[in-house]
Amino acid sequence: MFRDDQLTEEARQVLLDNDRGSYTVPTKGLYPYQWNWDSAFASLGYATNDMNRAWIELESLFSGQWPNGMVPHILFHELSQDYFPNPSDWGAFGGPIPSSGISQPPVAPTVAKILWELDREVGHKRVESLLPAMLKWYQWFMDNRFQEGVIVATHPWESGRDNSPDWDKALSRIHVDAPLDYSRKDTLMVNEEMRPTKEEYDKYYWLVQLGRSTQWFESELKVKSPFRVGDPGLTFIFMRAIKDLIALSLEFGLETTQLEEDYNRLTEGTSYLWNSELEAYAARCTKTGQFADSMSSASFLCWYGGVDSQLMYNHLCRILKDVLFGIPSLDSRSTKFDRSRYWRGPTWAIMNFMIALGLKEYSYSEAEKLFEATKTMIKKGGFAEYFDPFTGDPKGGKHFTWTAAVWLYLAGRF
Ligand code: 9WN
Repeated sequence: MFRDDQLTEEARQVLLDNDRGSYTVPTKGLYPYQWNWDSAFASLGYATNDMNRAWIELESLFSGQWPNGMVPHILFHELSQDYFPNPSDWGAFGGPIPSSGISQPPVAPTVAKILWELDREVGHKRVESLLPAMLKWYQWFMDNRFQEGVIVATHPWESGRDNSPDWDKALSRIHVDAPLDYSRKDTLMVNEEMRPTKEEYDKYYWLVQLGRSTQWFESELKVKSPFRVGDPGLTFIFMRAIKDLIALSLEFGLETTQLEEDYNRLTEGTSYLWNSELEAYAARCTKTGQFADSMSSASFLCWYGGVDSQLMYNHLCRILKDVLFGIPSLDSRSTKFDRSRYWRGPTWAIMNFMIALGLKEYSYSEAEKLFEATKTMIKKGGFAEYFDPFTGDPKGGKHFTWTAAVWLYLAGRF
């Protein structure tokens, strides 16, 4: 076990080591670029001791926004040979900085609101200049990802939960006939048992190639792609972003009617994700109407998005009894549960954190338990990418930005 003050010092060092000036890489080597939701968490970490740097992180993320409003999931600021796929594989040249052609969960508006609440004096000006870009991103989601009343993922990478069983059914409809010419870099750095399989990677790359063939034209992709999956993660995180954008907009006397209407449409729309067999929110393929057959940690973001549910609460209590360190990426009773493999079982500090934030707003005592379990997990395993839900052993990449950021935020109890 590490001591709290030692860990806080180390966490700051992790951020320093991953800091590239105006943006922060998730971890050196494995992920050498700026990732969208990772940056939002990095910003939260910086906010504990350097508010200016915290805003710079968000500003650099939005500096890569495409003219159509999309904020890419990866910004390739400086080319690296450590990662696959690279800008030429994506062929996505719609923005000012080479990038991927998809987005990622919009955590940034929520972090902007937290930063602003922590220091309104510094925050006022920064929000004023970022708000139009954040609103444009929201509009992009409504125009291009709002289907069946919820937000769809167009690639597992867009959800941020890459190999979650949430995507198994939709991916099973993709058949990669000819061998694809690429070489993975991730398995050179992390044990392959903790990463997605080759079959999954083939499909991830197949989807990238499909997007590239449409030059990332959303209207064409919508028709051509077999992958449009209603995602509880994107949906609840987006709903939360809208709530926070409403609060920020009101501060500047902006009209919020549209935001409110869209929030209400999404609230109603969440019924599309309710799987009555599981009695839980679950991912659902919009092409076939099929539900994922198990529940991932994303389903527990309902409170974070502003939706209370007794049945979800019952699942939460059950799972918290089964495992020690919070909500694992997959229901621990699922037959697909794998305690080591990425988004198919391990626990992620950021998911625990967002779930707990939501629970806290509904005054559930499990919020505190979850915050504490997350801290204990980090005390045991350090700043790992993800953790074994039963032992807290570190898994995946090391020296990880968002885990350090969550630690800083929780240790400081902002
Ligand atoms: C693909 C950076 C990112 C996270 C994702 C996580 C993982 C990338 C990868 O790493 O995804 O985007 O190559 O595995 O799944 O949530 O943003 O930390």
